[in-house]
Amino acid sequence: MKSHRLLLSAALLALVPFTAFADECDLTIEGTDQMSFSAKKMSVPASCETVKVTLKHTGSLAKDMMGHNWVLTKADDMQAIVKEGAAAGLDNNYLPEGDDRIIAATEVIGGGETSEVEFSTDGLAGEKLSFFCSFPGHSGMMKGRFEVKQ
Ligand code: CU1
Repeated sequence: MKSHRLLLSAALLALVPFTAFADECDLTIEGTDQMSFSAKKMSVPASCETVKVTLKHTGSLAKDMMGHNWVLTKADDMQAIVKEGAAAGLDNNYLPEGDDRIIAATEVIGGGETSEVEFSTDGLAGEKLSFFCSFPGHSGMMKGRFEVKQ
């Protein structure tokens, strides 16, 4: 009996990497109370027609103190969106409303919360893209490169 159980455990463990591979269009990133993201680089293959990004805030601070969102723009648009987003305020998730330069964005969330966004990869392959948090003062540390790999 014991060896059977061991075999079953080994089989379950072997499935884990497969699951991750099958979900290559489904990414998760964490934000912390230390004003950091869990990744500096994110990528998906161009075969993903749509991408889902889930942001989890693993800290405990409220969103008006240490709120985080996950925003995707072309790298060249990031600074302008950060600046205009700060002026837009928390009620607007620190983003200029209806701005075409924002490719995707979650809501601003606080500790223990989760937010997700889905977007099309159409036209994004090969572009220089940046992800960042637009909460005022955060994008210096909370940013990274996003790639749609051809
Ligand atoms: Cu943040």
